[in-house]
Amino acid sequence: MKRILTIQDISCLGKCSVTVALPVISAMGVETVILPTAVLSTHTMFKNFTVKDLTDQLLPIVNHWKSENVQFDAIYTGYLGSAEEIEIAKTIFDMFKTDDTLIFIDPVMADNGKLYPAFDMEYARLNAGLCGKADIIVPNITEAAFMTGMEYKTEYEESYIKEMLDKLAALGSKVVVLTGVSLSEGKTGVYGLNTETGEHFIYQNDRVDASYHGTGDIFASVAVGALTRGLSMDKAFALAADYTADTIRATLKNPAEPWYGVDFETTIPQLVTRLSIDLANAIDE
Ligand code: PXL
Repeated sequence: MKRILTIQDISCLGKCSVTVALPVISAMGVETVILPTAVLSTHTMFKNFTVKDLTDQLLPIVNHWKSENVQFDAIYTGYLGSAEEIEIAKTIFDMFKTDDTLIFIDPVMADNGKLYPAFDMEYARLNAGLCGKADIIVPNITEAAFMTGMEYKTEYEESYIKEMLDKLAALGSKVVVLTGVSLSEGKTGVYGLNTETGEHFIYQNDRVDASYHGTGDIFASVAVGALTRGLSMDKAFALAADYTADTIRATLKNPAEPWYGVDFETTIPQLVTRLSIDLANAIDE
């Protein structure tokens, strides 16, 4: 069985980061090893959340794994709590990366034009440095704007997205995938650039007018899970985009449910079925 290490926080309540990555990637048939960067009572969109920082635990934990000769097919980082944890993530890549290890970075720090409460411009600069170590990065447009110094826009032409992709590519990652890209009315999706081939790829979905926390984590978890199972870049990102959109739609059917995250639990069976079909088709192709 393939094995992914995910490095991000545990928000005990709030359906994001580890509480999304673990169930979603496991359901995709991939072992999910977790390295929690902090334990929070909730994600940071709640008021008065508690935080227990775990920075001092990270190296002792990975040193133990190293002594056991543990290997990972992919390392996936999400919300990292501090500048120091960004540096430790780089050390962990150096410790565990082999020619076959996919380094997948979601530089979680901002959305809708704003940095999350815990972060500042220096953190964005360091996150840009971390992205240079990746095979694949999946920032949203806000995160990309903070990392490239470009203006954040809500209305734009394709040329704005292509310039952003070029600037992200200059950070050093092999594949850059911008999320939340809307190029026509009522649509949203991803726009990627493979820097090794120079090829762009684009996948658009019907836009659902609702915003929930943790949807970026769902998208990233599905993408890294699908890539680790062997799907092509195009298929993996299409699956991730479709599953995220379907899950938001499913959540909207129950308006009385909690507002803080999406009901991905109800759509996991769909994800598993679609993954099996995509994998079977990939063998036939
Ligand atoms: O979903 C991203 C995320 C992860 N972890 C924490 C967060 C957020 C977004 O707000 O606050 C703690």
